[in-house]
Amino acid sequence: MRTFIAIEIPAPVKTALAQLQAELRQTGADVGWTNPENIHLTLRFLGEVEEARLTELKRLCGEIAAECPSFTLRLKDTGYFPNAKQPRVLWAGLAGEVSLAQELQQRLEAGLTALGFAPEDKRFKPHLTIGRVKSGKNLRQLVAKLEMYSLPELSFAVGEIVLLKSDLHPAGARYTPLVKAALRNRPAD
Ligand code: 2AM
Repeated sequence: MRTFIAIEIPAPVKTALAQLQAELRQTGADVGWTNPENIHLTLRFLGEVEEARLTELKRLCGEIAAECPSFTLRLKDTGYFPNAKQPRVLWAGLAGEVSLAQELQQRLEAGLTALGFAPEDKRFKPHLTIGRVKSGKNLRQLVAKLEMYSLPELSFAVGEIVLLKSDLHPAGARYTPLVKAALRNRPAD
């Protein structure tokens, strides 16, 4: 089955991203918009994984999560991959305790490598994908609007990671949690 490890985002953040999408839709650009319900922060895409490996994957998620402190992120800025000239993926960025998200991701990466998963060659760039550009139609307007848009700097607490199953459907991907693993509780500062 197709799987990945992610951080789920709360409803107010999804609402803010849906508002951003609604604004960008007005440009008439040719974009496949992520269903706001499906927007998440991917820590590690695993791709096809044999069912027999799920037990060790779930255990790994639990072990790594228990070692990593919970943290806070907030929405900040918008952007695209790979660049403004050829935008393919449109995203909302994150600020706050990003270094803790990076540390969590690195530990997951190390754990997965130890389990025999092929190492991820792309550097981890924490982002929330809001859409994927399908053609060059009205692209200039889209980029201009995305750059002008001022995203509310909503904060949210990250207390767990989730191993998700992804089923691809013509109407969009369907994600099902396989396991949720709590991060280490951090006493309030
Ligand atoms: P991204 O596009 O937001 O970076 C589930 O498919 C999630 O895994 C997607 O949200 C996607 O995140 C991420 N992902 C990373 N690499 C992928 C790949 N090669 N194929 C599909 N999804 C990938």
